[in-house]
Amino acid sequence: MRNFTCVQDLGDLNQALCEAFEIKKDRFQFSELGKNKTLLMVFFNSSLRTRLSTQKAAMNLGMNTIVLDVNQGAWKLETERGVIMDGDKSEHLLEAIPVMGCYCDVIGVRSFARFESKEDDYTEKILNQFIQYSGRPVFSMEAATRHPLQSFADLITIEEYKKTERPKVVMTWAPHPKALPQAVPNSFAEWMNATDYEFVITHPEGYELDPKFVGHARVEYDQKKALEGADFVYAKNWAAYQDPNYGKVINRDRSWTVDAEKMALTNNAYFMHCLPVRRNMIVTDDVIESPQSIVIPEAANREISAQTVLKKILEELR
Ligand code: AN0
Ligand code: CP
Repeated sequence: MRNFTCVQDLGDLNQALCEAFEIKKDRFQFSELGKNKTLLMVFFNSSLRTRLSTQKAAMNLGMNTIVLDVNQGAWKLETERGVIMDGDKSEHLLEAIPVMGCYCDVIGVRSFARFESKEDDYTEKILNQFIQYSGRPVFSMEAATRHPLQSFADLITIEEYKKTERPKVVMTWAPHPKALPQAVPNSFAEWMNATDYEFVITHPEGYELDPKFVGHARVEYDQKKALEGADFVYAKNWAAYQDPNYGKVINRDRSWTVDAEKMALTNNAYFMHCLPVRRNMIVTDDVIESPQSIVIPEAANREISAQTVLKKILEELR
């Protein structure tokens, strides 16, 4: 594997899951693979889990790691070509990217949707420039439209906890005060559609996702109906995708918060969220603290998904 930006890049998904479980059994068994190789992690946005789990995964493989927080200490970057750079931006991404490539062997990039241009976001303008100009394998640490390391960890977690071959997985929109990207729900949908699980998406009207990601999922506007018999409840907020509301918060209806009453409609479902989560907006304290909440093991699996991806990239570097 050269670059990792979506589920298809991984190839055979069952094979990748086997590799992930193999790594989980002994995460130090490939510690020679990354010797004298350097991972550069570039963050345009904040992170707790991605930063720590990806760095840990790289260390398990014997890699060295460098972290660049673009907005803290680096030069402000211009991303548009043709701009007369007489403002506050000192450097252009088109020089910065190949320079970054000089100092490392693999690059991870976090670059959220900016909600300024739907086209720029949905063509993955920033991530693709890294792929094009860095000269290095590039993987997404959440880009504008997808968060594949998260979805891979989510899938690993569901495989670990599922009690039936074909669980019912329900992704529900939940309220949040700020406009959040569609990357996590898009990506989760993309990965769920690559399995044979029963997959249902529920959200208020106006929060329809890009049909390309919805795929063959069933969309149910009645949240309670959607949750009936669920084995896994995956909560997430996202801002509107459809025009003219792209990137906007159009509903803060707290009746969509996941609470104990809603969880009681499910088949004793596990509760999942990628974190960070706002309590009593997305989910109530009692649900996230309940034994059915698997948000911590889910976060722990981020180390495994990152290590599986890095291993596949390193194997092709040799
Ligand atoms: C981000 C998002 O919703 O995409 C990152 C989640 C992993 N969340 C926030 O910005 C709160
Ligand atoms: N789930 C996730 O990616 O968390 P961070 O934003 O903290 O990295």
